[in-house]
Amino acid sequence: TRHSGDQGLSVLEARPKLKQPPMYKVVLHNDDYTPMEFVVLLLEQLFGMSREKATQVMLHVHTRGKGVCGVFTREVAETKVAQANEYARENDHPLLCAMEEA
Ligand code: TYC
Repeated sequence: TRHSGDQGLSVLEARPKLKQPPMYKVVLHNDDYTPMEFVVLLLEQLFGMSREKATQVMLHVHTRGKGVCGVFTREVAETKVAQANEYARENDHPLLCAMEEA
C-alpha cells in the first residue's frame, strides 16, 4: 500500500517512485524600524495575501518575533526570500526574510 512520503520499491509490487520535494517555510523576522504598512504591502504584493491576512501575519511577526509567509519548494522559496529582501532594501528598510526547512 501507499503511504505519504513512500518512495521505495516493494519486492511484491512495483510502484512508481513519487517522491515529495522537501518544503521550505518563508519566514519574516521582526525588527524595530520597518513600518507596519510596508510589511503589509510586501505580504500583499509578494505573497498574494488579502489586506486582512497580511495585517494578521504582520501583527503576528511584530508580537511573536517571526512568522510564516508561506511554504514552498526550494526554488520558489529562494525566489520569494530574495524578492522580499530586495524590496525591503530598495526602500531602505532593515526587514529580514529567510527560509527554514518545513
Ligand atoms: N516591529 C515593526 C514596527 O513596530 C513592524 C514590523 C513587523 C517589522 C513585521 C518587521 O517583519 C516585520 N514598526
